[in-house]
Amino acid sequence: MAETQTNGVEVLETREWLDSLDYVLSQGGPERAGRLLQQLSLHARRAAGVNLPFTATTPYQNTIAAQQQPPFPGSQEMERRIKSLVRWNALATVVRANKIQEGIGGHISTFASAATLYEVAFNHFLQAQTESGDRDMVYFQGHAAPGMYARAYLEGRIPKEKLQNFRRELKEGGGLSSYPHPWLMPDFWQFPTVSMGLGPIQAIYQARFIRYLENRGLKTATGGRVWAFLGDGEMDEPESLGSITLASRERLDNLIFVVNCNLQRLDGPVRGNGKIIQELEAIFRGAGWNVIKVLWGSDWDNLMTNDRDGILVKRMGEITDGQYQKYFVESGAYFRHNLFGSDPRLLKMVEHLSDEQLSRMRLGGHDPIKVHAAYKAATEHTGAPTVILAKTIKGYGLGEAGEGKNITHQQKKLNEDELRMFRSRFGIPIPDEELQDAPFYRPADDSPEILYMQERRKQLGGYLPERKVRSKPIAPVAESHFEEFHKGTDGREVSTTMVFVRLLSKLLRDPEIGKLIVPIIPDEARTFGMEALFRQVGIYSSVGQLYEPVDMDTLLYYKEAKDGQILEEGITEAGSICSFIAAGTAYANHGINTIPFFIYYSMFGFQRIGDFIWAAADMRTRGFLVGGTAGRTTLAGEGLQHQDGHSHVLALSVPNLLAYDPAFAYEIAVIIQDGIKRMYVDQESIFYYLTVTNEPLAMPGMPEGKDVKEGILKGIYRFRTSTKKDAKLRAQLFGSGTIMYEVLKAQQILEEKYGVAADVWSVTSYKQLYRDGNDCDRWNMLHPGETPRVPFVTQSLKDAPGVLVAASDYMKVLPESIAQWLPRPLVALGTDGFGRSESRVALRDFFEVDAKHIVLATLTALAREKQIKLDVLQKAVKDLGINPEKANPANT
Ligand SMILES: Cc1ncc(C[n+]2csc(CCOP(=O)(O)OP(=O)(O)O)c2C)c(N)n1
Ligand SMILES: [Mg+2]
Repeated sequence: MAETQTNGVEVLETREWLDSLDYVLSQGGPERAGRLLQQLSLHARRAAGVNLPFTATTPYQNTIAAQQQPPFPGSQEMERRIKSLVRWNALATVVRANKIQEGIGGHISTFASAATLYEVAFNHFLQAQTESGDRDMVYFQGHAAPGMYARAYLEGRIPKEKLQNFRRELKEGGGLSSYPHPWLMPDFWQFPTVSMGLGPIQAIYQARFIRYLENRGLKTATGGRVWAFLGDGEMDEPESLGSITLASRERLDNLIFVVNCNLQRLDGPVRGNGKIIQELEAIFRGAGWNVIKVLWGSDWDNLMTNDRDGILVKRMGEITDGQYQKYFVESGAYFRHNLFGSDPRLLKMVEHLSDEQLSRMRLGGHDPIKVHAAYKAATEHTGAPTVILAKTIKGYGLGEAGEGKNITHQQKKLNEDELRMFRSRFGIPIPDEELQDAPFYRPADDSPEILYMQERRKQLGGYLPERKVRSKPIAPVAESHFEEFHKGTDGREVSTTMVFVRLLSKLLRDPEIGKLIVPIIPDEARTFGMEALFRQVGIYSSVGQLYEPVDMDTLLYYKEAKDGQILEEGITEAGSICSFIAAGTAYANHGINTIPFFIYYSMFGFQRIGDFIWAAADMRTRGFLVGGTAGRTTLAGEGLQHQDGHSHVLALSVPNLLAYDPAFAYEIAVIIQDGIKRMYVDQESIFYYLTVTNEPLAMPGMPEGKDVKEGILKGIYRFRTSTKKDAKLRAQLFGSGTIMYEVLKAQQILEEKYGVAADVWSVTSYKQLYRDGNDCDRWNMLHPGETPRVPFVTQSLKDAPGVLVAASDYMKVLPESIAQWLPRPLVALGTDGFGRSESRVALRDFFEVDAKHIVLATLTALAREKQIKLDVLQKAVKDLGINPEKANPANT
């Protein structure tokens, strides 16, 4: 009895407070109300120690209340019809492709759930070109691609024949790639996004890079935005969320994430037992983002307004995503009973609605008015990035064929009944008898729908997606920057890293290209001796330097500046490569020829962020990846997780990447000079991987001969010829990187102790030789009877006598990859196995790549050829001090 009374008083009291708040709201607006609530909570805490429980989430309702919504600016009816047309053609694209070619695949349900999110954006927000010439960068969800193709078809940009060849790119006349691939559709797609998680983080760094360009005066700030359309399942990828604080820290209000929360991923619910939208809200709010939830459509407005005591919102917040998914497939009666049935007051709220009406209540992400309101608020928000969490149904409109079902992601075929239902639901004028083939449907050019959509795109500056190379080629870079390195160091010992840094700092001073260079470092500048650049060009910071750096009184202090040039990314190779990609594609996306140099621990490149490098290749990124502290035995001390002996093997896999393992200063100069020319003067879609090391060595001058430069670039040239022309025992030794110096030592030992005359070749790139060899073989196979092409490495060695031995700081498979094009068998030494914490001398002995092992390998090859006797070889093992019983480093 007493309890009810208290309850009664509480209810009354609550009502009074709510009424007061309503009054404040009506008089002072939401801002005043917000301030008042803050004061109340402060007061409660100060006066009586009332601690409000921490909550990172807001109630399970729309962030933007119905009364705050702006009016919808277009014709809703027309846009609904256009959306239906896009929906149909997207569906037909996949269904037809699978009718013609069983098992070709594709996705229907992703776009089906996201159609409204895209259509509102296309009709009202995504700017292909603003008046000031800027544009939005849009990361489309990869497996929503059929929707983008369908729209482009309606816009008249993609012919029916191509649409028909979805996923059949090798068909005559060409087809459409499964997912966004700029490599395959260079006029259409800008960003490959279907390796999930790569899109969101790239969007963040793209938005930041735009600010970088603006702050450095390379681009005028004209308000282009970055939009990323993402899946809710995709947000589980560590890359998706890993860098979101960068976006808020940098106050990137030019960035908008739209997460399509259809509550499902491929196998089933994203958070069956929880709520993905609330979880994401907490994460993004905690990170300082502006979060807009779009949960309920206009059908719910009245219920929400009448929910004075918040019981409905509370109940909605209790339901798990798995249960919501169940409502999508169940009847209105089930919905009423299960959700509203928990409280008679709730049941009363919906008593005026039939079961049919209840089951049709639309979600926010399917309601253009709600989506428009969210986008508008997002574009108007300042000071922080925005994430829109839109609740949708996966496979929306597919009905029995998959709407909201766990199997929907994999659905690519519809039977005639299902097609008929979809057709009728979206009002597509295709007669029953034609339905079987799932034909495309496009109204005439002068139909109201097509005219409307064209007009909208015209207003927004053109079509999207679209990729266009906007930059002009640069003028050739002055020869003088590179000449110094051709001379050698007169015995002074320098590492190739130092050489690279010196060259970089010279290029940074160049009046033409200096400003275009973007040095990118994940917190390793000091490791690479790059700290002088801190002062020379400054570290980029969007706010300048708000503190007095501790090392202010030193020459090379840590200088942050708004127009700083270095992107000092902190410990994030993933973030750094995203900057590299943004800078390396700016020639197309922004019309600016920025030249990125991303320098990092070589071990943390291909094997850690290989998928990004693959995406960079797809995007036709230009620039230089520089793997520092490279070489399994050259990086002393650091041990197993740092010593890289395989990045060059992994680099073999990237088709448009040129990979070099230079030994000498002049090689680096020649390679970088040619790289800049090929990428930025000749505009080739290639990029570079260069390993540099930290072992100080005397750099020789470039040998005479006009074919040296050609050899450096093509992968091999003779560095030193033996003076003993008349020796009987002959060998050709290949060296790369710092192991070249072991090879040179071996040459001397062989000559002095064993009477073997050896020439030394510098192999700058096994990859180049491997590709050339394959290319020739292929051509020869396809052209029997014609004069065969001879691989460069074969030509180079045609008059070189003797046994062949290669040594590098990488796995043996690297030199072995070219063995088939050599005139005689190759003996390869390399660094297969796990690294060790040790000195260089000990490591080279352990991995058997030092001078003595090169000598032994050469003598072994000579013995095999019966040119020296077995006892000479046996004695050599002893004399060289090699323990024949030592463990095999490859598996130790
Ligand atoms: C890195 C990666 N792993 C797995 C996949 C395979 N895959 C494609 S779509 C998908 C489910 C996507 O779910 P969600 O992000 O929620 O997108 P939805 O289709 O629901 O909009 C998966 C696992 C992929 N494309 N990339
Ligand atoms: Mg999903």
